[in-house]
Amino acid sequence: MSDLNDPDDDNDGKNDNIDFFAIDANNGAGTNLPVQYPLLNNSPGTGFFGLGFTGLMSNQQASNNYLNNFDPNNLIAGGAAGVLSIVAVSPKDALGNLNNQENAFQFGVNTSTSVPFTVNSRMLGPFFNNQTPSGSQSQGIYIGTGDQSNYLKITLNANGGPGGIQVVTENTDAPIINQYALSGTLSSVSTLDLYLSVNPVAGTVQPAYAINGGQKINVGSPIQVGGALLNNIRGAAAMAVASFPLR
Ligand SMILES: [Ca+2]
Ligand SMILES: [Ca+2]
Ligand SMILES: [Ca+2]
Ligand SMILES: [Ca+2]
Repeated sequence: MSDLNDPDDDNDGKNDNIDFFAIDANNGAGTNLPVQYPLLNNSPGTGFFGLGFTGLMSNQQASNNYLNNFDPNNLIAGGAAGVLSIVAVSPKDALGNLNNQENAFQFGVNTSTSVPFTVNSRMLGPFFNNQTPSGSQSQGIYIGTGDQSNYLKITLNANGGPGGIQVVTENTDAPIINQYALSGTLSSVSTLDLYLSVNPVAGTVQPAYAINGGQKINVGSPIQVGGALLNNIRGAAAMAVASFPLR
């Protein structure tokens, strides 16, 4: 049967429109840390394009099939370089009540232990197509429940033109936004490493970044999280981890 006609593609009893990991029947429970997905062709060989992603950040709506949240013709996935590129990024966002974010590929991980862990991703420049970024343009990573209402993200954002590091914590669609200046000029950044260091016992997340493989720079103090995100961090449900190609 075509996935378009199959309401539950991974046969886990959760229909596609409410399944944050629509092609993972274990919904992250079988994905134990450490996990490394190099985004190279067929590594790990499961998930979308064989790269390990098993769902898209989405909110529960009857009309919201995950297949509507990306266009395979708009992606460069895998290959020898080990990258996932979105060609044309749509002006959509998970911020606040918008909740129409597209292309936010994610996978679930089992965080059922109290062991601290760090989510790390490397992004390759040039950023913003070598143009001066504007508006709400950003790209980065997040952790969360899998929906667009409860997450913590760190992004490289426009910051009014020079680029900056933005951290957003959202609890039931109420965002807390923190903006930080970039250490160095945007044009000098060829690789940007983003980090979210999670302490499940303390219920905190420390965001950080590094430029061109250099020293890790913490932004702000560890963020105390609550609500669904805190339950998520403490292993009440699989945690979503992902790339965040924002508008
Ligand atoms: Ca389907
Ligand atoms: Ca399902
Ligand atoms: Ca599933
Ligand atoms: Ca939201």
